Amino acid sequence: MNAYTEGPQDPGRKPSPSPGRRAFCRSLLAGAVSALLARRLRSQEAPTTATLRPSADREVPADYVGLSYETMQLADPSFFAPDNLDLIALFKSLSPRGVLRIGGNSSEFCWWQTKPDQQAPPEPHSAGHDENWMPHTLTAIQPVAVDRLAGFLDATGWKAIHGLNLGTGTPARAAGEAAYVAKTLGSRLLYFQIGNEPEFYRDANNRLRSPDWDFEKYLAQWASFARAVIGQVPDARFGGPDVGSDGSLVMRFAEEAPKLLPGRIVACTGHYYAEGPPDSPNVTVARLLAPDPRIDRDLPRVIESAHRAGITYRMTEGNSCYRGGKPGMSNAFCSALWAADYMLKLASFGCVGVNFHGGGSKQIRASLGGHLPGESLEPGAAAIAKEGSFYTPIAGSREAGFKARPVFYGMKLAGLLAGGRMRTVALNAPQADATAYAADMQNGETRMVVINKDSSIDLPVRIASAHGVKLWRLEAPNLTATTGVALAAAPIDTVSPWAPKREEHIPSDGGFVTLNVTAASAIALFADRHLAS
Ligand code: BDP
Repeated sequence: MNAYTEGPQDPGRKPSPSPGRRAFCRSLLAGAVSALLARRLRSQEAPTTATLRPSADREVPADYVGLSYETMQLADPSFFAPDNLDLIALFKSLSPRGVLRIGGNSSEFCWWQTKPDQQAPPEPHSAGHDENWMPHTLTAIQPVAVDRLAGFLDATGWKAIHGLNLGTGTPARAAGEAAYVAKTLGSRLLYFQIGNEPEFYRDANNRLRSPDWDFEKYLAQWASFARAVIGQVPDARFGGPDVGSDGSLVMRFAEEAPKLLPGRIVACTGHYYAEGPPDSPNVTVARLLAPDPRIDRDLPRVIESAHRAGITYRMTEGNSCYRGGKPGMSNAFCSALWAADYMLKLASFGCVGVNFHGGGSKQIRASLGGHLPGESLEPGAAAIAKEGSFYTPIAGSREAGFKARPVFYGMKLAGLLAGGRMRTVALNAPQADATAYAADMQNGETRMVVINKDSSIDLPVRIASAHGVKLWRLEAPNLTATTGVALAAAPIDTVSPWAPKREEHIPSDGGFVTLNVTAASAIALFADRHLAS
């Protein structure tokens, strides 16, 4: 779900000069001064204790880590292709068993073209309307893209969630596409989604439906598409409703959709953008890193309603800032710390996976009706956008090569707990903005991730352990650094498979290990046998 910090999206907002950035620089200076003071003070204090509680009955699924791309990306069948080796290498490095979700706004404007001379559907209502933030043209997707996608999934070990077009599609076209996708992807397909962020269809900057659009109408249309798909794919499974921000609709969907189509719905899905839009001065690094109380308030209830219906909850699309992300934040190291914390927090609530949205600027700009507001926010922004949308975990192209952006590192860090059984960690660190998560792994290890989002306080942490532990650090020069990010002192690139370069070994002393999580950094700790509670 979007945590829209300022209520609903403001369609007419034009990029504005950003006093927020100047204020941010001032606060960085102030932060640097207080960092010196705080460090001096801090070093005199006793370490924070991280206390592990027993295993919660909560697994972090092995396929917890995911990416989300626009359906439009399939218009280039050489992108998700078995010979796109650099992209495959990065997907594998991110997770050996991830989930690729294909959807987004452009899923509502793509059409399934099976013959070269096939008549395209009529031009969309959004064409030529600059105030409309949905795609302005239709994009043809051809079967060859799905053939290649199957090879890409084989090469990466990933599975897919495939979004069908409810916005401008028809049940018959969706069913034809679904039949081909199901046949070609086979067991690589987790489930279909139908429609993207349907609660926004009636908005003035969207207009996929008339102003009287409501949940009843949505569910009836959704079910008619799903029935058409089932007609062609007898074992079809679905996730939904893929809302943009309205958790109450997820709860209604969980309650009502399985009654219409028993046994067909396997997941409730929703989106989450921590902040936005990028041209708002309220969108800052500090706010990104501060806890979002709406997650704690809403998510447990949403997940509980999914569980009552016997299904799971997955966050299928989201990132640090909607409308393509914010330069200097979404593409900077702060987003790595935010992502790791966000992903593990959701896992602790029982969410079964998180898909961060990304892809090229071309696709994201088109998904937003030709707008990419972050592009004009600062002098270097256009150059960043050339490499990829501001929030994308993987930037680049086949021609220019691919690279992992900072947020990728945070996702990889969180993914270290995938496949484990979560433990609760009580972190007694009132002065620092820090969080800790742990899981008992099947190989007998306990792994712990500690994230110190505070740029002014180093955090010494003490953990009960009769044996020594191994440590990796996730570090960068500072929170707004866009380069120089490393995990275990090693960068993630396509030159060679990632492997840790510096592993620290911390001995146990009197039944405890003590480690220092430096300001604005995170650590992963590996204890080779399960730590006691
Ligand atoms: C979501 C859309 C996606 C956009 C994204 C954004 O599903 O297509 O690219 O917002 O605003 O709402 O960045």
